[in-house]
Amino acid sequence: MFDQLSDRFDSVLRNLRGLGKITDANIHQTTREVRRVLLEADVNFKVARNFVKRVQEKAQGTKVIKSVKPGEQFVKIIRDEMIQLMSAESAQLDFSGKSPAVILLAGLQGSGKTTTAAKLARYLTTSGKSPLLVAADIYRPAAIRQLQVLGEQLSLPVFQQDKVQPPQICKAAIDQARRDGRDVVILDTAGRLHVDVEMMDEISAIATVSNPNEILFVADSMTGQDAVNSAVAFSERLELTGTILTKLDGDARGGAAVSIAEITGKPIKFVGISEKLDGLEVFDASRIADRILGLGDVISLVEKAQQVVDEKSAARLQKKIFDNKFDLEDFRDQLRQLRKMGSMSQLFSMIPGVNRKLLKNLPADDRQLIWTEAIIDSMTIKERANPRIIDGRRRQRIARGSGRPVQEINQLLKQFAQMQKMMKRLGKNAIPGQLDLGKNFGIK
Ligand SMILES: Nc1nc2c(ncn2[C@@H]2O[C@H](COP(=O)(O)OP(=O)(O)OP(=O)(O)O)[C@@H](O)[C@H]2O)c(=O)[nH]1
Ligand SMILES: [Mg+2]
Repeated sequence: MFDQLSDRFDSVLRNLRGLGKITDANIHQTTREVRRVLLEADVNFKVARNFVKRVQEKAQGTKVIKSVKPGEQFVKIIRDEMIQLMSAESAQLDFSGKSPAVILLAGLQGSGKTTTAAKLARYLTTSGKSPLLVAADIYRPAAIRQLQVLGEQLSLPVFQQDKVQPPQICKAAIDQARRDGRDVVILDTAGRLHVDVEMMDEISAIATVSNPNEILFVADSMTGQDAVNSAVAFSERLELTGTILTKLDGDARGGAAVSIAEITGKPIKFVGISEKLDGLEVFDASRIADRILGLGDVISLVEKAQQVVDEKSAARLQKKIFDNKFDLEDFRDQLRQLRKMGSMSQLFSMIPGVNRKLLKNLPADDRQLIWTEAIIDSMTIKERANPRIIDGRRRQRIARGSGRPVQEINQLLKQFAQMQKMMKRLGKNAIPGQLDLGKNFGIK
């Protein structure tokens, strides 16, 4: 996610950090580069233009301030603006007023509405809500079935009615929820390939009868500016309260994420990060900004760990990382947990400063993880604690023991060495929960 943006920013920011002084010339050059990076990542041109203008003004403003690290200050300006750009007003869901609260999902075909409806339902149950899912997409029989299957997985009811129009289904569903004491109703609606009058009329009618607390536009981040344009079209007909950006785990260029809040004036509330039902995160602009700017996201990493391992071992893992005592033994123990958390590259991409080229070669599928475990299993305890002693002969032995080619062992050791180096840097510069530029780059 955001690979392209981060790759490009990486070099812009690297050049910046070396700056001895902020001058008109380097403000000009840097902001021009920043603009190019944004446009290449499919950021809306107006958004890019305004962004650069704001960065320029702020940089001009700090020019006169004597600073030990002007380059870092510039980086901070870019980061602050990036966060500003992606956050609009409050991103909380609004459950005030009537019960049940109603959430209406709208969006184009295949944007992820049905999946997101189920993910949201799951998310809400974790905070004690009891949602009712509503199949208001009656045009494809498979659409109803799809939601029912997801509902079964979550042990949640799915409301459905034959031979009834979507607005009436939604109305009936809300009545049903009230009778059953369900406090949130999530309406999954039909999408179309393009914005068309019929769809807009229908969704408007649904909005009128269901009077939703939230009308969330579900946007496929992979579609870039198309997602932004259709968000605008929807917001002209509906009182959108926010956006959910799906498929951020794909190789989206990031343009949609960076443009959509600014263009619609509505906050991004959630992001979809996998096909699975737990693949939904509350949107956090500063985290995404850090990812885009290549500053990683240690907080997410630690939180992810806490979801699947108990808190004690998460704290232990955290401490090991920050004490720079994380060895191959821990690595293997974590692999099993990691498999529950998502792909390796997804996890490593959250660590600040991870070499992206290396990341691309990381084993990403579960089979590879099992092989990696087998390789570590074939090492002695000593080797796991101190991989540097693993010479050519040992590598041959490990290869035989694990049934994996020597290159794979070489690769693992290389990756692990790189990881340790990063963790070492991390340990020195940051403490979890306080990852900020100040700590990492000495900005006051
Ligand atoms: N990788 C990934 N896939 C996603 C995400 N969200 C949805 N998908 C996938 O995108 C595809 C379309 O999702 P749906 O939920 O069916 O989309 P929809 O908007 O309901 O589509 P229609 O009902 O046809 O309008 C499915 O294969 C989903 O698994 C996500 O965050 N990440
Ligand atoms: Mg659907």
